[in-house]
Amino acid sequence: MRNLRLACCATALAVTAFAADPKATPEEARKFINDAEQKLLTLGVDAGRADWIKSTYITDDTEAVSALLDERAISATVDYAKKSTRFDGLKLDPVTARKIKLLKLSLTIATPSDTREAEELTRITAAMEGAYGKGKYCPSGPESCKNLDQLERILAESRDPRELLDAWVGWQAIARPIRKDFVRYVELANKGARQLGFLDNGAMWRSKYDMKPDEFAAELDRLWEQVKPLYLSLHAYVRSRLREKYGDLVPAGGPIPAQLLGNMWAQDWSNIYPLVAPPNSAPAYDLTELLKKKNTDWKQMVKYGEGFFLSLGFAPLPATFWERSQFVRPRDRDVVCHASAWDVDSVDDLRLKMCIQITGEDFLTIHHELGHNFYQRAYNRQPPSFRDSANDGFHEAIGDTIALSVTPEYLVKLGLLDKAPDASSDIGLLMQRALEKVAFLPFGLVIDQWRWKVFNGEIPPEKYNQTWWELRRKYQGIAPPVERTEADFDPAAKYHVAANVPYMRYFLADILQFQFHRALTGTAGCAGPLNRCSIYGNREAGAKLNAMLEMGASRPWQEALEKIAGTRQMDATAIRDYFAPLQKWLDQQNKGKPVGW
Ligand code: X8Z
Ligand code: ZN
Repeated sequence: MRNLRLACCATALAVTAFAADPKATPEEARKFINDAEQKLLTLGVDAGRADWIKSTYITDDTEAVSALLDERAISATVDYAKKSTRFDGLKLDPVTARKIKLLKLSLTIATPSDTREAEELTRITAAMEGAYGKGKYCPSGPESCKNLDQLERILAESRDPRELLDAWVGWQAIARPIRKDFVRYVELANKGARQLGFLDNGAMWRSKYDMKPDEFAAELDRLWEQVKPLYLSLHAYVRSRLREKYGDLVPAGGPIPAQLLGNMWAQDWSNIYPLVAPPNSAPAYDLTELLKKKNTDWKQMVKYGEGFFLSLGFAPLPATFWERSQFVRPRDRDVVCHASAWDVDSVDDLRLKMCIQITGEDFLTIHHELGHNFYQRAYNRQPPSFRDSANDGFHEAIGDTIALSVTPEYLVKLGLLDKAPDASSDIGLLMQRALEKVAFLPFGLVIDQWRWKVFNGEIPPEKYNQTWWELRRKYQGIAPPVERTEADFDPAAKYHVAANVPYMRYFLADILQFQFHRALTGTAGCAGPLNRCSIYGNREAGAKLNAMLEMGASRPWQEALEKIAGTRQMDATAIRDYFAPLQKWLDQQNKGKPVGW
């Protein structure tokens, strides 16, 4: 979901390079921003349409048209942001003041003022995303090619170390040709950000959180310290179980080889649940098997997701959603399969873009994406400047919050599961969730820890790959399975790096969704353990959620959080509470075993 229009919230620290105008009036400011938001809305919608066509049909032409319209929309935003500094220091009404602040912080990439450079930058970003979308591994000629879905299935299902290694190395190789463009993208994006008054592009990204960029970085450290013990316990346990399976391929006290964790990026380990399931515990369920057993098709999967939101009191998705979305991978053309949710006209032209496979993982991803769509529609009566989430972590957290309510009892209601397992299965159920949510935490942090240092120059191009793996080792405790060199460019084998999408939002979402879940299940009156609580069918919880979604970005995110969770602070005690019984169990299992790497 690319948002070219006005995005979210922060302290107006930037755009200081331009002078305030002593003759400017508050009334002029109000007119200026209202006019700007309408013009940018139109440009954003046009660019969004071209982006949709490009993403669902990658060709040189669709890429060029999309880059052109992106450039127009971004350059216009940059222009307005610079002009808005005329009103700096003026006493404005709160709505106008917030709109102007958001205008200055709305971009994930700022084009430089030189037209040729602006065009080059948008061309490069379109090309990098296109290269990722087209990426294939062809070990022995065109007939042998495997796309990302197929390679991901191997990582998820194979237990043959040679096959895993081959698929892993094969996919990383698609990123090598992206390196050259990426170096130039960093230069030009920094130039654009600096012309807007930011230190660099990473500083621009960190400014979007209604607090000082340094305070935001400190918040992340605080949250990471809160959850780190949980991650260390999970890592140590998983490592010891993988060692039982793969022997010396897995070091007793060192980092885990990245290809053995069930996922191309080692960001979600739930696919290796069968290898690490608690011994002697009653079997938990396998959602993929349940879906397959009922012959569930992609449409039914999406209907299940929509049905959850309807049960909370939200209106059904519009007919155009079903007509215009891309649900499955087209047979005859290249597309960007990475899942995303769109609101093309910024009102109700909601769409899903996915290449759905009938798996438990995609079942959850559908909920994730629909969370974006229902959020988009909830804030569509706000002025264009406020049609965004409270902060970008909120946008990522909503669908995941709903997915936390996908409990065994809920699956019984859907008719997918015959009987909910009793409490003796809870460690298994928590383990399944932890492999998804706890394993993700350091991954959510590491991508932008790397990119921020790339943007500020601390990591020069000749160290891109080396530092990538140093940070992956430091935070995640994983290692590449074979030697990597600077001929490789492994970061761009991850969608968000190739496609210029900031990533810290997912770390925030991983924390926030548990805060939302704890609060909403409280509203729904659930007293049971958090992993057995679901808000399905609870209108009161739905109304509370909707009240926050409707606010969009009209107020600082702290207020939105307070509305739903009664606190103004992001807080990892909710995720710690949720997994507390598992952590206790893991620590017993880990007795006498090495922890850390
Ligand atoms: O990119 C996504 C969504 C689209 S916003 C599918 N996610 C991150 C990822 O895949 O890396 C969801 C979880 C993390
Ligand atoms: Zn998302």
